[in-house]
Amino acid sequence: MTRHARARSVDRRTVLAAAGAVGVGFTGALAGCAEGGGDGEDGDGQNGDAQDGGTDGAATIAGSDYPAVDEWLTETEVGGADDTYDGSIVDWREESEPTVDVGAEGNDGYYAFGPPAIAVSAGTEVRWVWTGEGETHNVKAEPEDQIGESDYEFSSGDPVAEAGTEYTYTFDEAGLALYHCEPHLALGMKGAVVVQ
Ligand SMILES: [Cu+2]
Repeated sequence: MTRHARARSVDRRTVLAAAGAVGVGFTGALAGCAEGGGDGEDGDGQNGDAQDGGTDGAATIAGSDYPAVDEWLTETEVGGADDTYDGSIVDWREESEPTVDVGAEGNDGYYAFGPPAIAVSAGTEVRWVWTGEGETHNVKAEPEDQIGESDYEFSSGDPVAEAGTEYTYTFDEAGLALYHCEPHLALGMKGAVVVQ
């Protein structure tokens, strides 16, 4: 009887702790909604803090809203799973100069895109900048050889290693781009761009 009561008490604490965690996540989601409010059509607001300090505090969109993104970054049918992908897409729909690191830390080295999944508004130029870590990389969207549907095809060319190397691509239409780094596809160096 006593043991039973104690077990119940522990269960209750566990449940409360879990509820607290959910509450925090929910608050974050609400903040994300607030930030994404106002339609995002006017495009005047710049999410400056997201650009300076990485993605901490940036609003996110649930990857589950875009199953093709989830699948590409987590499945291993083509290439490895990206261990830096946490199931969220960084919401840069109001960011005028979204920048992705090429050779970010992850996948047992510097074999990741940082952040791996972003959302931008149609008409936005996305910039990939090489960190110089993790040997040679490239940025390649090759729909025929990927999992799921991708609306964009592009390539930065042959893999290079030099820090500061840049590649840009302008996403004119709403859709989805799934991409990877050729030398490190097997390690999970994959990325996705949701264009809205
Ligand atoms: Cu690479």
